[in-house]
Amino acid sequence: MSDLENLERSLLSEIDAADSEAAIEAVRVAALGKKGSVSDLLKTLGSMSAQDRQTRGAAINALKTRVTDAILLRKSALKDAAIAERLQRETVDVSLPVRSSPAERGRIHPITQVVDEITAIFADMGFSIAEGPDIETDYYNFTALNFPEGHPAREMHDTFFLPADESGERKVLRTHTSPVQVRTMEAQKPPIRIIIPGKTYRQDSDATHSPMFHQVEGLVVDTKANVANLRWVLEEFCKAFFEVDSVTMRFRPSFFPFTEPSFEVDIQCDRSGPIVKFGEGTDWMEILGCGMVHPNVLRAGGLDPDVYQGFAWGMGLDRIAMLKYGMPDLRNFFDADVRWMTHYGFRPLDMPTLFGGLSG
Ligand code: 2U9
Repeated sequence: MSDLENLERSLLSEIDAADSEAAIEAVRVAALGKKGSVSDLLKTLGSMSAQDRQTRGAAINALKTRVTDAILLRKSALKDAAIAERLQRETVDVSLPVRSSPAERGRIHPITQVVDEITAIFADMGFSIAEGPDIETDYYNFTALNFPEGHPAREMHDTFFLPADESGERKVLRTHTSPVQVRTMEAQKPPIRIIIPGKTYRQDSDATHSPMFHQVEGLVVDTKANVANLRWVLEEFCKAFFEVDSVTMRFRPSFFPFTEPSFEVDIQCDRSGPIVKFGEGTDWMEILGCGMVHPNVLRAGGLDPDVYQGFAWGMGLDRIAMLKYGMPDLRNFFDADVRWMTHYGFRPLDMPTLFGGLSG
């Protein structure tokens, strides 16, 4: 057998044995590459006589063509096999249920949901949202709100005090969102209609109290604001928030340094079943405090109490969220427990609106 026949036989058997696209490529390079066995043979033609070159050259080129064809054929067969194997491996079971998207799986925290619901209700009545700092001066948290120096009410708030700064001033973590109303009165002329949802802080911790909790307060200031307006706003709010057609509310006289007169407000409810029902029943539940803004507080906000009057109210967001959605323990709100969130959380795309429904 000639050397060419030997080479061709051995190359064809290597091509036959190649079992992957990488292996056949390696055979191609070893035979037809620059330094390949067939290319080496072609290089020998240069030193031959013209006659030898004619016969030997034709034989080598014929071998090269057959080897090239065999490689291409094997390559294409291996490629088809690889595709078939992948198709086999990557089959899709179209009968499986579609996996929900991350946006569907995430949940909105009940506090965020309740803030969004309250915002939707008051925005519809023409209120804006106001915000302020969590770390406040003693002045905005107490003095401007008519808490006299050394008054026991300052201690009743179980205030968190920060260490004194260079000037000896001790800032506080705000015990209510009321400083935001004072800042708003200083910054903007009446008419003022704002609600202030936000974090507040007091040294207290049990099933219904957390050292960080949430309040929403409201303030209306103009030249005619009165208790009847206050009652109407709060009744409209309660009907919309508890999603009932009518509510009965009871205003009891109370005391807050920043309002005069002041009231605590109860809402009629039915507590006989496992969940509290509003708008019916024979029980009462306290849900908020309110009153007409004290003249001293209007003055602190830069407003003349002989010209302007206002009403304000405040409620615990966590408390009304627990009431509306039947959550028994406040501490769960701050546990970041995914199982609790899956149970009590809200779907992110179900935005609360008055026309589409507040709680879906
Ligand atoms: C200004 C003037 C008046 C806000 C008010 C209450 C009554 C009230 C409590 C309810 C439950 C706080 O979270 S809670 O403990 N709040 O009862 N808040 S009137 O009155 C203001 C606020 C700011 C300038």
